[in-house]
Amino acid sequence: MFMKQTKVWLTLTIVLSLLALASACGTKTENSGPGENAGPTAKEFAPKGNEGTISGAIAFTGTPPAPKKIATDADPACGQKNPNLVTEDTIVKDGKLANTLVYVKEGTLADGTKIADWSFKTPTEAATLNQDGCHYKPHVSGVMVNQKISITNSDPTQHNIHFTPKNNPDWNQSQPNGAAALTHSFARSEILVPVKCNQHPWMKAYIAVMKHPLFAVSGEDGSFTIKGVPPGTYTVVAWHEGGATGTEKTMQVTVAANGTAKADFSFGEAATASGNPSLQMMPALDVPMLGGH
Ligand SMILES: [Cu+2]
Repeated sequence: MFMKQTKVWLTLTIVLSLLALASACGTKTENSGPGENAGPTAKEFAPKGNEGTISGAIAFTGTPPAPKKIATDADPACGQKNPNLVTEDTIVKDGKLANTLVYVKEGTLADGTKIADWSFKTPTEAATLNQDGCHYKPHVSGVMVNQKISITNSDPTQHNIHFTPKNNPDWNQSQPNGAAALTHSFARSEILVPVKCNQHPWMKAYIAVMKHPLFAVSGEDGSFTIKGVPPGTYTVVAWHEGGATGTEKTMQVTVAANGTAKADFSFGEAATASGNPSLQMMPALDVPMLGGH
């Protein structure tokens, strides 16, 4: 009886030890794989060569608000350099709307993974934000998390660039005329970060901080193109400023392998009723970076 019990315990111990050894080996193999530099949950996306495109045009229905002339009395240098400075919140040409951010909010790739499951390489080139004629160029833009933004002052006057994010630290720097470029980046995704100038209250810009490169901003002809989209089905959002937090439109888009998917959006009078504020709404894949840089 006593011997029998010992035998059972011995067998159990051996089995458990073997199991422990097996799982330890398994862990070792996973850790030494090619993905070990990726984050704890996100593997770096590698293009397969069958990526497609999402493109379209942003329409503006109804009569667009006329641009308003900006009084630059506060700084004569602005009026001298740019006597025709006007508001830029709604730029419409031939019924097409510029400065609309279009981005992939979430979705599932053809292989069943979610876009949020992947991490994407941060571009090594800096994005640019120029203060030229006492307004920002570009007015709306997007960068990736941790991508550098090179901020330049092309004006014969001092600017004070002030990023006012909600999900990142506030950043506020004065930049005298002739000063070297400033560099800034955002460690967390955020759609979108308002930019203002403490010297010139009319100066406004918006920067989207994205976790992936699947975004674009509509040009003066209202068109946009998002390249390098893995085949799959996505929720695509178009955001335009206006009101307290902007207006967003949403569309489901399926991109075939090597295909081009159309995504045309419409803003303006007829579209306003269905618009909803978005600036405070974080997309599902816009969770802060794990491990924090
Ligand atoms: Cu300024």
